[in-house]
Amino acid sequence: MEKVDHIGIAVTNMDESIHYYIHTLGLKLIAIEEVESQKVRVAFIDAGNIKFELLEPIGEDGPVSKFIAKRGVGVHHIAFGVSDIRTRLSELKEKGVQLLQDEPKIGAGGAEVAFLHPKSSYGVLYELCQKSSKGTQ
Ligand code: CMX
Repeated sequence: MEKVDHIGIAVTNMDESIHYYIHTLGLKLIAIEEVESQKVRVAFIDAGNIKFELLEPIGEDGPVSKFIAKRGVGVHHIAFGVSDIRTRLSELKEKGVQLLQDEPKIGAGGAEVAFLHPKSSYGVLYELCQKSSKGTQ
């Protein structure tokens, strides 16, 4: 892995959460968008050396909605930034890591993303994330 790109944080009220990060903690809002494929509205917050990705569920059957119902709000995943996501995924698969998808999907900011199952990563949901050259984040 090359670096940690962002930390995903599950929230139930995006507006209140943004207010906390911007006005209370003094960080900067980068962008807000809906990622329909993941059933979330996301807000990226600039935290200097890293970003926070606030994740508010859209509807009740997406992964973040299920996560909040089971575990409550808070840290949801950690995303590694990579420059060749397909190679990284096949290397991890060869090493026995359980991938949640063999082929990356398009996520926030147009990035290609894929997830590793928390059961094979000692309880942490990891994302691999390859930025799009046209992306906003
Ligand atoms: N972090 C750590 N563990 C998690 C987890 C998370 N975020 N989400 C679920 N788990 C745990 C569950 O608690 C459960 O553990 P136990 O068996 O000990 O109870 C285990 O993983 C399996 O959970 P599950 O209920 O059987 O399966 P789910 O239907 O909840 O699916 C997962 C879990 C990870 C496969 C699913 O959430 C997924 O596919 N995630 C990837 C996509 C995603 O999270 N998208 C949202 C982010 C989008 C973005 O970044 O833009």
